[in-house]
Amino acid sequence: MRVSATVTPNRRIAHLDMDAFFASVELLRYPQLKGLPLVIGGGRRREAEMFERLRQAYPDRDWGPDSLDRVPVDFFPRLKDYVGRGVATTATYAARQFGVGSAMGLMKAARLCPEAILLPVDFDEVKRLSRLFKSTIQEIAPVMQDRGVDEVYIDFTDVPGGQREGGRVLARLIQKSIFQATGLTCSIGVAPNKLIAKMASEFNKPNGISIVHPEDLKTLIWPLPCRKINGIGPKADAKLQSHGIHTIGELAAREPGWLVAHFGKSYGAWLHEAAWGRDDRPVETESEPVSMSRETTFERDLHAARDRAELGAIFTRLCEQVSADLRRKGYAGRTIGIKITYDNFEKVTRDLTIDEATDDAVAIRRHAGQCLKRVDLSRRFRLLGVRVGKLVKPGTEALPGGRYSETPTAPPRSARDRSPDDHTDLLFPELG
Ligand code: DCP
Ligand code: MG
Repeated sequence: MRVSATVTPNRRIAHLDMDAFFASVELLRYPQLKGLPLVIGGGRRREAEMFERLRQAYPDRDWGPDSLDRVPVDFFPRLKDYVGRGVATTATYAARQFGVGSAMGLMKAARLCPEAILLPVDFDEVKRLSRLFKSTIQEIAPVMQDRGVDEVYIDFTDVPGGQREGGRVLARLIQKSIFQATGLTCSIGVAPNKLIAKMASEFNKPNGISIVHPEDLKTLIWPLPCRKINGIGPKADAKLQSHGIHTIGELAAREPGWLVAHFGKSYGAWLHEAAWGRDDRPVETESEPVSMSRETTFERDLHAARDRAELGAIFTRLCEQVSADLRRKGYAGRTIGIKITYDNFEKVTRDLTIDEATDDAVAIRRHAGQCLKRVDLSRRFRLLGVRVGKLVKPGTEALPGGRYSETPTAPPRSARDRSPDDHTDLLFPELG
């Protein structure tokens, strides 16, 4: 018999969170510390110092970045020797057994577990592994939403095999693939939506998988404290507690009208929906940006000559902001453009394309300045914008938009071409 009905698949959303992430990253470098209590926090990385001490203690051995896995365990700094006001960013599960956890003062942590090893975070390595585990997931399940350095949402609904055993089969494959690619473990919750999946990923930490179906709401979700709902913070929780609402089940039992009366129209309504496990937010994949821009509307209309200093400063700041945006996201661009809105709301844009992509504020300002030379600056304007397009991610092959077409660049006008109303020299004296 052949069944040919088109069945709408059940919505299956996963939340994946890396286990003791910053600490696990250090364990890759120092596998001899596996199973020991390890706390991440404190000062800067001092590897050079450690090598120096190692060379003194063991002069017959060759110490360097390749011999990190041979550093004797008793060589690592202990929590009990820590003096300062730093806090723990995270701790291995062995350290958590002593009650040590994120955001705890290190001196307090030292009282709970004095023998724990204390290491600083290596942000470069954390970022590298963060990118690596995420790209591993995307090769298997492309609809992924980045939620920060160590967690993502993944839409399993339409992934082949994503419905099998409620998502467990795919979750297992992802766990295994991440471990193969990085040596790190993670925990995954699969549920009908993001809200429940986020809670479920904590159920079997570390290295666990939890599957939640809609019918599990009463047994698995309602006994949990309200704080487990992502969106109920300490303040809202305290207020709920003051009304005798401690668990999600107790929250679900309240009349929506009562919640709206006490928590406001939108938050009150949301609390009710959340307690009933309802959430239809999509998993939002990040699309590559085509361009990045910054613009500003002035408090009053400005004139290139009469408001020269003010405009020059605004222009510089816009270029610096675009540059900072690009750098933060790891992009550089080949098209530099400007936008102006005149006092009568008429808009003009100009751009030019350069040979080599840049993220440098000074270079952006120089090229944007060339663009400004091609617009009428004798009129007052109300808005100025700077844009960088044709983005590339240096160091990767990801070039949004594919091949580049060459946009002819207007040659800079010579001094003789200038009209009496050309004020670009005043604004941008460095252009000459
Ligand atoms: N982190 C931080 N400051 C905090 C909490 C966390 O810098 N207050 C960092 C360190 C963590 C990473 O973010 O390793 C991820 O945070 P998680 O809350 O996911 O904690 P872990 O991954 O360390 O542990 P778990 O296994 O509970 O997810
Ligand atoms: Mg984590």
